[in-house]
Amino acid sequence: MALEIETDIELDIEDLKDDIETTRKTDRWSDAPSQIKELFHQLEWNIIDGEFMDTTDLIGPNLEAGVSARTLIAGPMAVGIAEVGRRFKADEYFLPEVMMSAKCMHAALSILKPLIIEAKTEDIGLCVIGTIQGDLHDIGKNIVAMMMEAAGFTVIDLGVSTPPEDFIAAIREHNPDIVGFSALLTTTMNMQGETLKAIVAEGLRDTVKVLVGGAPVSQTWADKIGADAYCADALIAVEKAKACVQTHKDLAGGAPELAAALVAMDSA
Ligand code: B1M
Repeated sequence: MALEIETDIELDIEDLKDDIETTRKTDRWSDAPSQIKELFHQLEWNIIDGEFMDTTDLIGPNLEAGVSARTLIAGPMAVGIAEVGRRFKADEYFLPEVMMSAKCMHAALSILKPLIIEAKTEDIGLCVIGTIQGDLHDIGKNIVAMMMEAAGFTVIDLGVSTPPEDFIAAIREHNPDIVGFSALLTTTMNMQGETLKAIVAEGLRDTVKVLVGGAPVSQTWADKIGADAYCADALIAVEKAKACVQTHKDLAGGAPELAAALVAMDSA
């Protein structure tokens, strides 16, 4: 049984700088053995520093130490890329540095993906996910897709810059329980609404539960476009997707009771 370590950490972007600089003191992996804390620390920093080769080399020792792929993704990898985002926002990093860190994330995720799929023991539903048209950001979407797989969903990943017609075609072909839209740009988030309108126009709205996420997205936005749920991060996305196919499986996509029940999970 692979080691699962508590990763439900507070990723407050404003506090992250201080946290990262005092990372050993803040001891964010409080329930991890010391050898694993050191491995997590190295992995986190290799992503921040964009050390592509070293990042991939660190995955093996972490797995050999018994850490699950899911813990690595939701823990040190998520923290590392969040710090990259903070540095970019603060003009401490520019696009080349961000691209190096993104490359580290992609390489690490591609090593972990087969393990996540292999470890899957149940099939609880089908999820179609994609980054919305015009948007090329896919790190967050990939993390969500992997966490969904790890939770027992079969995931059809439509990739980046996905036009509404590709979502429609995938819904017709795969009959998913969940459709996930990712958007990272204020200029592309509108396409979440347009894609949802296209799903409604095709008469498919009540057959799917639509979950939205991405940095500029919020509950207010989800309400405005009529999505079933806003998901602030991958773990919340998994919890809401599971609720959609388990507790609320009899509610149709677009039902106001469904949206209300999923919002209530945020304050539970
Ligand atoms: Co871009 N970028 N970028 N970028 N980039 C942002 C988004 C930005 C906020 C940076 C900034 O200026 N502060 C800014 C947007 C500003 C705005 O819209 N107002 C920005 C910009 C401007 C741009 C370009 C336009 C820059 C340029 O070319 N001048 C350009 C756009 C290209 C395009 O898309 N057309 C661009 C390009 C890039 C790179 C290629 C360099 C790279 C992307 C690499 C890749 O994804 N393959 C990149 C990156 C890495 C970022 C930042 C630094 C980090 C994004 C990230 O990966 N975060 C980002 C700054 C930031 O967000 N703070 C930024 C980590 C990831 C784990 O978090 O994606 O939020 P996130 O995903 C989370 C949740 O949001 C949620 O769960 C995930 C996991 O917990 N979630 C979902 C996400 N999708 C979900 C879907 C769901 C559920 C939950 O469905 C069920």
